[in-house]
Amino acid sequence: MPGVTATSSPRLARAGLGALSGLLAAATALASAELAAGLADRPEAGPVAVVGASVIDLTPQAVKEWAVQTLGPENKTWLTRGVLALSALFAMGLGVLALSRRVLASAGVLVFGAIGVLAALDRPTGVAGDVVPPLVGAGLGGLVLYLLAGRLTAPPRAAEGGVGPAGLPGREQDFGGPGFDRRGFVIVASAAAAASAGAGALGQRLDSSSGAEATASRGAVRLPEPNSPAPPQPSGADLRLTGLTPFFTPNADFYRVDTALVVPRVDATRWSLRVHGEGVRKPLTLTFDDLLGRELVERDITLACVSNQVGGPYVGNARWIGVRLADILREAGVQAPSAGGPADQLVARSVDGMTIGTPVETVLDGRDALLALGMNGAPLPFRHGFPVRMVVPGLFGYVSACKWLRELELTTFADYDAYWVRRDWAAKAPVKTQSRIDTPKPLATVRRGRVPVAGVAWAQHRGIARVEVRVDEGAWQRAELAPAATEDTWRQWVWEWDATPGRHQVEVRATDGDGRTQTARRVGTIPDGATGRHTVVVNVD
Ligand SMILES: Nc1nc2c(c(=O)[nH]1)N[C@H]1C(S)=C(S)[C@@H](COP(=O)(O)O)O[C@H]1N2
Ligand SMILES: [Mo]
Repeated sequence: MPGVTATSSPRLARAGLGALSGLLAAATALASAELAAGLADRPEAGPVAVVGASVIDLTPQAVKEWAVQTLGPENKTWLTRGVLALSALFAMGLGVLALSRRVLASAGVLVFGAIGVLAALDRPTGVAGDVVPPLVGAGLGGLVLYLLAGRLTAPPRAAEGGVGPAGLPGREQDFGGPGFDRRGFVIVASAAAAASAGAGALGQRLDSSSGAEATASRGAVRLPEPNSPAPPQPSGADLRLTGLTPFFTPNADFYRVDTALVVPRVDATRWSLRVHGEGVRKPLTLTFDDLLGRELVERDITLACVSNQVGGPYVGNARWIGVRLADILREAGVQAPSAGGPADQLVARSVDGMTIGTPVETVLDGRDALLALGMNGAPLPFRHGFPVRMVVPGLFGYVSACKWLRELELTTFADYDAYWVRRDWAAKAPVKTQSRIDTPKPLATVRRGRVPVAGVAWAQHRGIARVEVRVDEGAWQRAELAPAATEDTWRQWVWEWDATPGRHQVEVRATDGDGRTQTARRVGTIPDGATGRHTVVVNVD
């Protein structure tokens, strides 16, 4: 007997085909919306990116922290998979429903579209046209489900064809049971699958080639020699020990923390930075070439993330080249609050709608707060904020290091809460004095005898004065500190351990340039950074 009527469990088979129809409808919807976004050169308006970005913004802080910490940098991949998996489940449900309520279920696909439209409207950097991809996708997806469900509920055609139109009363009797238009279903399903695969592939091609101008503009950047080079690092700033983090973090290894699902690719030739707000006597608009043509300084600065757990990886050190932020603010006529200026908060806005608030007083207190154009000798990588980002020594990234910068607004902390502050993070967050053991690794087995214990310690803009290590809660031993040219970078340290057989606990603590020793008290990352001592357990044999 033809068709699913021959299976032992025809109802189950029918439900399976219904679910498959739902999946095909969802694939059509997603692929066609992705293609529409690609054609509009708005990869960030693709359905998964848009919905994912809204999920990021709406996720409770604690869950977000958990995701960053347990899933690491891959957390956005998992987010994307999660959005797709939920969509698939919902779609399969609609597909099954379509067997009995065809119109209702097909209209249900429009719910996808509605979610997409709401999410698109919710994006701070969205444009009105961003509602088109979800509408196109939902329309086509609904149509596919309607057609497929139609074939599933239509009576079978005659086996040899040409007998007459499908759906003649009594025809299904010929097949001995409640069959369906198998051939029609296969045709529509194959067409939907092929079309969505094609549209999806084309959409992805368009997305990855979008930003061609941006890539070209980055390729054309020639960073001039700085007017003020970085103070030379003393020889020995990098101890070059196996397992120890290098003094300079290569760009490819530099940690990345941001909310962007699609890395913004900005065309530097069309970019400009606006400086305005309270107490700005002379608002400025600066192009990338304006910045390149100004006095450039080069500085080594260690950047750290407030989400870094004790011993964690979200800290890196780079040689930045850029313009002193204080020079720009002074030119705009901005005065520090201590000099009577009305604005105490500098709000940086990025092309992707991030807002990051920094104390004006800090930016103007003489430290090397930068509008960075280059990182370790190259133009900023796209992931790290091309064309221009902020870097302020001594502050956590979320209150200082805005990437893909496009606007600086002078305001007050009383008047404005930036993105993370609205999500319960502290408005002001100087980095906390921290130290990390890089080698030996936790639960490593080492040979008895001399074992170098080494790592990095940081307290940007206060400097590291001392690092101490102890084993099994014994007496603190002073580690050797690698030299560093300024207080704005981390310092490597090493301590030679005479390791005895057994299982040992090795612990580190740093003391900063103000004489304050890092606290042993363990607190989590919210609201202003984790504290506690990094401790590793090592087996010696
Ligand atoms: N536009 C934008 N800038 C941003 C962020 C972001 O989410 N969006 N994250 C900030 C945070 S929390 C940190 S720690 C630093 C990380 O910079 P990196 O990714 O270059 O290491 O960027 C900051 N700048
Ligand atoms: Mo961060």
